[in-house]
Amino acid sequence: MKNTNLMLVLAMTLGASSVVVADSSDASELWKALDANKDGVISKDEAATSQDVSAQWNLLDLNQDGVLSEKEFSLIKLSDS
Ligand SMILES: [Ca+2]
Repeated sequence: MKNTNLMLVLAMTLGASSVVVADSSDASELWKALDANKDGVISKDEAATSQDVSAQWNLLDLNQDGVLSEKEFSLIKLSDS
């Protein structure tokens, strides 16, 4: 009985973590695609090629410095397309 419960908890944990991995991998692929000059931040020009980033720019640029750090970018909500 105990083992059954443990397996259930494990399965739920693994299931939940794989969703997170998939999400962060999408965002990090987009990050790599957008950071064209590889300077470690996304400028507004670089962001212009992504509808998701452009639409959420004001929400993502927390410190209003005109570029997105990787940490700021990680807050993005990606659309399904
Ligand atoms: Ca850049």
